[in-house]
Amino acid sequence: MQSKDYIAREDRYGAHNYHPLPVVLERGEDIFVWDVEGKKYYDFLSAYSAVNQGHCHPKIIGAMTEQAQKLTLTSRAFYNNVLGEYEEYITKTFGYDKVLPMNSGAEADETALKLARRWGYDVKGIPEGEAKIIVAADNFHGRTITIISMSTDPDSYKGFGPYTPGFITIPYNDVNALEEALKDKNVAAFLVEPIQGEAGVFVPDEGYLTKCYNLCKANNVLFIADEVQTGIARTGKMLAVDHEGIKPDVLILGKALSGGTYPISAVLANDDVMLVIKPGEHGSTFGGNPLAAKIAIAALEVIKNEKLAENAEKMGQIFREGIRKIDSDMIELVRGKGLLNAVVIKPKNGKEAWDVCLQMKDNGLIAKPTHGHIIRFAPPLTITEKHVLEAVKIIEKSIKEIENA
Ligand code: IF1
Repeated sequence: MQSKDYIAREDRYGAHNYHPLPVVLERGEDIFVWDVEGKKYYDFLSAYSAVNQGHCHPKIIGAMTEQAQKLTLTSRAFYNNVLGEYEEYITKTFGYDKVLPMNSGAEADETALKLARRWGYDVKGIPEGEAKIIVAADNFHGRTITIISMSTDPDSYKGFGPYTPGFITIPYNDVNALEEALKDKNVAAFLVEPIQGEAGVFVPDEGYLTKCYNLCKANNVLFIADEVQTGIARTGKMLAVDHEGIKPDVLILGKALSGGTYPISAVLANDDVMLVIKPGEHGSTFGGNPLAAKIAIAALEVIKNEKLAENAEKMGQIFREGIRKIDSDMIELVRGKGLLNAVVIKPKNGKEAWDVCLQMKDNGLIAKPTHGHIIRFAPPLTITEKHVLEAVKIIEKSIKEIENA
């Protein structure tokens, strides 16, 4: 079979809820992936920041295969010998009293919303059923009905109503708008991405997160950071909020918490928030399973031991400098933090971001446009300077070929 055959088979038997780049991947190792024809590519998406440690990292795969041959799932109806080890490890890593383990990022966001509402009623004293949660326009927190009820992107919410009530939307990166919204005494929380990934890697003004955090504290409102995409060293620090040294009341993690090997997410908080949920009031079949527990410990150890946050900081600067040196009027700007970057493409001769991605694919680098004309570039954090420079050359070559097509 060739790529086209794999694509045709998926088209026939699979839901059409994605429009992938026409490349069929078969193997991954560190920053590289290979398609079914054996062609090698730089992976510059890292599965939307889930493969920060590099594809099939041997230490994570080792931990996974070892545990997979012992015990994979007990459900939470019983204890197991690994979950507590993971809970202690991750809470000490991020400095919180407790963790609530889930599977997908969306489930972790939903968990955070439930914690916030329950805290609002039981601790803040908001009248039952009246809790409000402030979110930022252009957010992305997942695909469940409640999460898309917070979305301002019609592609996310159109045709899926009726929507969950109780959300107030304010512009991102606008402190005054938050101050205004916080006048509503029924606000329980402000949920925000420290950098808006899907929106196109929007990095807010320096100090934005700190001002928002302080406003939340002054109004007895929980500050919730969704670090599903920006966390786990992606932006050059263990957490994107670490660039401003703030500590969210509720921290949401996912994706690279498993190094891309398994769906693992987590919500971290201190006892005053976490303990509002009592036994039997929340959970999931796979949440906190022993296989996930061992994988997540290994995935976090790789981040620490290989100093991947520091590397992301350094390589990100080299990447952005390299892109800025490309002489092309198709490159409007490059922005980002660490190795979460985006290039805004100015369409030319009818060619746009998608065409650039197709050209880069032919030249051995895969990435995908996010909204419209923005290409997100997010390689595994293990990338070296040599490979960053090589990738920039491929991007330059591809854009020149498109321009002169
Ligand atoms: C898709 C986007 C990225 C996330 C943040 C929660 C979640 C995500 C900040 C939910 C998930 C994924 C979902 C995936 C593509 C990708 C994505 F384009 F959708 F928006 F990365 F930017 N919070 N993002 O980024 O986590 O339930 O997926 O595990 O839905 O197409 P999940």
